[in-house]
Amino acid sequence: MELSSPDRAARAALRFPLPGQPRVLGPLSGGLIHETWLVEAGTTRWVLQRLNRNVFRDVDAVMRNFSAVVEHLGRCTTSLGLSEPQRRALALVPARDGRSWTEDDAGGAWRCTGYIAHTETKLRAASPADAREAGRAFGEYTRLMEGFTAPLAMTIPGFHHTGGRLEALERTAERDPVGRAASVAAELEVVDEFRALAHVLSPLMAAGGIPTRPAHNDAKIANLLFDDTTGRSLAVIDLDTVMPGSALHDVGDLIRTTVGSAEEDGPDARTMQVRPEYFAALIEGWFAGAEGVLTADERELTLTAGRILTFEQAVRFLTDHLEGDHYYPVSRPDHNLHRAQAQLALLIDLTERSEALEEIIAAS
Ligand code: GN1
Ligand code: MG
Repeated sequence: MELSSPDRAARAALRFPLPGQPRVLGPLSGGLIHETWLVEAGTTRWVLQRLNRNVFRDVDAVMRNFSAVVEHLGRCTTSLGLSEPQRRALALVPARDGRSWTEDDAGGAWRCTGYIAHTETKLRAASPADAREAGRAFGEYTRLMEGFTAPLAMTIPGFHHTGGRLEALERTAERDPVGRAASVAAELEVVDEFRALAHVLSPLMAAGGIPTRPAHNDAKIANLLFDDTTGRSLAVIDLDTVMPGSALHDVGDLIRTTVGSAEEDGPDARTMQVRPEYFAALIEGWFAGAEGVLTADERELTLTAGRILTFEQAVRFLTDHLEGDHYYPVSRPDHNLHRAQAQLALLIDLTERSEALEEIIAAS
């Protein structure tokens, strides 16, 4: 999706009943799928997003899910008496026509939420404390969502169907639409070595071996808002993939995004390694946040889930590289390949250290 001009964002902002003339302060970075802008109107700031309609085909369904989840989390915050409830939940600003989102002349789908002041997002954990807090926040999300009963639309069918993701990669490698398959033979071989990981979670869920939950499905540290003075996570954001899923998808994504030594796409990505002290902190936070909710099997499969989600993300990045970079935005040659290589390096290290990491889990 091409970045809109600030002018287009400013025109979109006019479609919402903000107090006074909105000013676009600039893009908010971090997400790969939507486009996000910080807007000021009067003395208050707002977040304006253009949703990626190639990825999310049914915007109404996305927004129904979004509203139901935000309402539920807001109710939990109030009934549990958590501090600063107004800073813990995203507040949707309906468009002037009363709808939850609005369409611009070029077909862009825009929504607006309140900006929670004095918060920051983190692309990766900079300390074990960050990892612990990320685990705690998503664990708490899992716990609070136990009481969520509203129906949820499947906004992206097969999102964490790892087997389907692997098949897609293999089909694309076969078709080789942009002639890159030969140059990634080594990566395809590593993927093949780990292919058993593609057939663990979906069959288990289908057989009822692990509970289906209203999972977040994109539980990366970048999808949390942290208080910029206390370092506590206040709110879970990016709720567009909340769908029936598994807590293991969420803890798996947390492992994938917090314990690695390198950024998802940084220059040193191929040397990506596990940071065991971050892993220990993450697991401690996750089990504490989700206390009383996880089944024995869900606890047992924690590390396996981390390996599966890392594998799945490698497969998705590699598929997009072979497709010619249509899904994830790229800003340099082989960007998606480097992302895939980083995930594979992490997967290999998670696997090599399995014994030590399983001990950490057993001791938590
Ligand atoms: C995307 O939009 P963002 O950056 O929060 C993607 C996730 C991937 C992630 C990789 C809808 O999330 O599934 O894990 O990039 N979201 C979608 O960083 O595909
Ligand atoms: Mg995001």
